[in-house]
Amino acid sequence: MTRNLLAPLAAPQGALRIAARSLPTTGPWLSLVIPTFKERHNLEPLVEQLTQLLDRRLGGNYELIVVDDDSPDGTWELGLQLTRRYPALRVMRRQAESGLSSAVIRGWQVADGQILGVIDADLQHPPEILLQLLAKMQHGTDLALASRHVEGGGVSEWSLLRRTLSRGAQILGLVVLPEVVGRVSDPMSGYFLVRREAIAGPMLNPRGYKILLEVLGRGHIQHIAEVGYVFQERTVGESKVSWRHYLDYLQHLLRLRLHRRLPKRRLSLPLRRFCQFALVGFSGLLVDYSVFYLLFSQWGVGLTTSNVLSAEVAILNNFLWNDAWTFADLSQRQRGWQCRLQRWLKFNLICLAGLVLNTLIVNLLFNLFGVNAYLAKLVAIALVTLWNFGVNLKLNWRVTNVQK
Ligand SMILES: Nc1nc2c(ncn2[C@@H]2O[C@H](COP(=O)(O)OP(=O)(O)OP(=O)(O)O)[C@@H](O)[C@H]2O)c(=O)[nH]1
Ligand SMILES: [Mg+2]
Repeated sequence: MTRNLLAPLAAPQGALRIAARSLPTTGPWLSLVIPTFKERHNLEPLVEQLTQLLDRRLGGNYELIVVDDDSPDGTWELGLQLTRRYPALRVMRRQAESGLSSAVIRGWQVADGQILGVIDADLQHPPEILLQLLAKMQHGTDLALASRHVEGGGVSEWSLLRRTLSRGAQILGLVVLPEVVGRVSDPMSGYFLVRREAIAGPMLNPRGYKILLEVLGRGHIQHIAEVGYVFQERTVGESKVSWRHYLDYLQHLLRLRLHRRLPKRRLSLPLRRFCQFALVGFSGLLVDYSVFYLLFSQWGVGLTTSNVLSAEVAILNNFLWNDAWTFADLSQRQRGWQCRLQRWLKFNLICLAGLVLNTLIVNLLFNLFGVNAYLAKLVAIALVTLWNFGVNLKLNWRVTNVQK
C-alpha cells in the first residue's frame, strides 16, 4: 500500500517545471490528477467510476494521482486505503505546500503518462466525458478541454450572481489577455487533458486557481478540441472558492500578461465581419429613431416608454440581422430556438453593458476633457461598436481556436 504513497515534493522554489518524458517508456499512457481538499465522501465514488471507465477504454494503461493537502477529514488516508482495491491509484499527501494549481502541477511532476490530465474530485465533472476527451487526444490534439460553453455544455443550478461573476471573469480575461483567454470557449475549466510535450519545459507558476490559463499561457499548445459538459451541483462537501480566488485570478492574468509579449497582430480585426456589424448597427439606429417617432410623436406614448421600446426593437433588429448575416456561419453551428434565445438574451446584456460604457465615455470626454458633446458621442459610439463587436464575437457567436 505504501508503494502508492507518493513522497511529497519539496516546497516550491517559485515556478515549477514538468519534465519531458524519456523514451522508450513502460509507464502508463494517461496520468489523471485529482486534486483534493476535504473530499472524503466524494473520493471513493469518483475513483470507482473512473476505474470502470478507464479499465474498459485503456486496460491498465493509466494512473490516477490524488494530490491531497493534508485534509483534516483524512481524504489522503482514505485514498491510500483505496489503493488496495484500485492498483492504478497513487496518493500524494502534502503538508508543506497547498493550493489547487500547485497540487495539479505537483501531480503532473510525479506522473509517468504521456497524456496529463486533471479532474475535480467533487463529481461536478462528469467522469464519462473523459472518454470523449480521450478520443480527442487519440486523434492527436494537444489539449482536450471539457467546456460548459459549447454544444451539450452548461451549468446546472448556478445563481445569476455566480453566472455573472463567471462571465465577468471571462470578459476581464479577454480584455487583459485576449490571445490566451480567447483561444477556448471555457478558459475557467478545470477538466482537461494535455499532451506532456506541450507543457514540458517552460516554468509553470503554481499560484492561482485556474491551471488551464497557465497551460494555455505558457505551454506550446497548437491543436485544441472541446467537448461540452454540464457542470453538476455538488452533493457532498463544500466549495473552496472564495473572494480571494477572484483576486488571485486577476493577479494571475496580470502575471501572464507581463510574461508574454503583446501579440504582434493584436488588433487584427475581421474587417468584413466588422463592416457588416457596423452596417447592422446603423440600420438599428434608423429603426430606433423611426419607432421612437411613431410612439412618441404620433401615438403620444410617454418619453421613457417610447425610448425603451424603440431601443429594444432596434436591438431585436440588430440581433436578427447579425444572426442571419454577420455571424451566419457561426449561428449555423448552434441551431435550435433555445440556442437562438440564449444568443438573443446575451446580445441584450452585451448591448446593455455597451450602453453603460457609452455613457461613461461621453461623460469622461465631455466633463473631464471638455470635448464637444456631439464629438464625444461619436467617439463613444465608435468605441462601443468595437466593444460590442469584440465581445459578441468572442462570447456570443463565439470564435475560438478549437478544431472541429
Ligand atoms: N489539493 C488541493 N485541492 C484543492 C484545493 N482547493 C480546491 N481543491 C480541489 O479542487 C477541486 C475543485 O475545487 P472546488 O472548491 O470544488 O472549486 P470549483 O469546483 O471550481 O467550484 P465550486 O463549483 O464552487 O465547487 C476539488 O476537487 C477540490 O477538492 C487546494 O487548495 N488543494
Ligand atoms: Mg467544485
